[in-house]
Amino acid sequence: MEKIFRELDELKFELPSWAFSDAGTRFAVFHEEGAARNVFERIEDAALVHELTGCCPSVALHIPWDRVENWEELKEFAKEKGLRIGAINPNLFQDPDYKYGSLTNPSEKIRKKAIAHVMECVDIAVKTGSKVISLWLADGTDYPGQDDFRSRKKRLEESLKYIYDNMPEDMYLFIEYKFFEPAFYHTDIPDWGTSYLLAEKLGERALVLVDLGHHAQGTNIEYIVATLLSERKLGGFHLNNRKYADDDLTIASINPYEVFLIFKEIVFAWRDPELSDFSKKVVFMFDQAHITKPKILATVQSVVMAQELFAKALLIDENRLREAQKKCDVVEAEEALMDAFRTDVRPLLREYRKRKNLPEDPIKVFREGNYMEKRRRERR
Ligand code: AOS
Ligand code: ZN
Ligand code: ZN
Repeated sequence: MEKIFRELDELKFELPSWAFSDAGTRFAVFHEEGAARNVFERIEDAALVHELTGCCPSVALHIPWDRVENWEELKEFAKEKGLRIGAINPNLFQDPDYKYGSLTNPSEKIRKKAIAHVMECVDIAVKTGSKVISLWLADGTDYPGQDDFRSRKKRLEESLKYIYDNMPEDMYLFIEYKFFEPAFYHTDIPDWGTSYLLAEKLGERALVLVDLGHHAQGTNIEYIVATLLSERKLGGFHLNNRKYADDDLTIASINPYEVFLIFKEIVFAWRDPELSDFSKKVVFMFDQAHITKPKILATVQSVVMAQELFAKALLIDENRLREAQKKCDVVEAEEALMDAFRTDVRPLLREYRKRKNLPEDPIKVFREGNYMEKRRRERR
């Protein structure tokens, strides 16, 4: 138990600022009474989640949604609330100029505008003490013939190279992929292989970001994670769950076993002496949109869920599993995993939180507190 507690101490999550403000589907945006209205309130909400769970010390920002005049002030504000600024996410998908692409756009003028936006984000990262730029592009085409694939690839590589070469030497560039949407015919960065190819050409500080909702049905994500870990090319995750497409649902709400198997790859990489230095730097960010759930409560629930599944992965008897693998005893190998997966880790986590003076049941504490009432009053 002591060993597991020490390992749990190293498990930190990064909360996205955008999870705390009104969001919507393609069809409508729904208002939650008391939801954060600006970046300061979003940081306050993230700080509350951290206060209740003790494992969410950083908050990711999205620019321009979170843009402020004075970045030092925002950094200080976060610090006072017990947080630091995490990944800076450039928004290259809402400006109408990007209709035909951002970093890949056929127009040099628009490409330069997109690059300038990312460079502004680099500057914000420097000012807020962040070390990560996390890039997701909506770039793609809707119809065959719309643009030339190889030309777009070349433009993308050139744009990324400019960004990478002009970033501070201790800053990381995460490249996220998604197999479709918003473009429906082709997407410029559709899969981990393309992200990897781009990252590999750029250099050591360019890494792949795996969003759990960005794959075709049936894709074996844990295998992708293992591959990227072994190549030292995994930067981080956008944790969420999906049933149909990029649903951005609460982690493990649809398929907890998949999340457990992904965490197993992380746990084994943490414990591998050749990989632990690298794998312990992998960032666990959430990227979820809570539309039918209250946002802060849903975030607390997500953290609890992720922590539980990670604790289950920590319980896997690695020696037993490897012995079974050596003998090609498939049933025994699977049972070694399932024994851990079937374990109820809630008592263990309650004990863990108690020792850290954290609420044993953060969901209950949030529900019973007057956190939302206060917010509804103050945020009219
Ligand atoms: C979009 O599908 C991606 O998951 C991005 O990470 C995006 O930047 C984020 O969801 C915020 O809109
Ligand atoms: Zn994402
Ligand atoms: Zn997404």
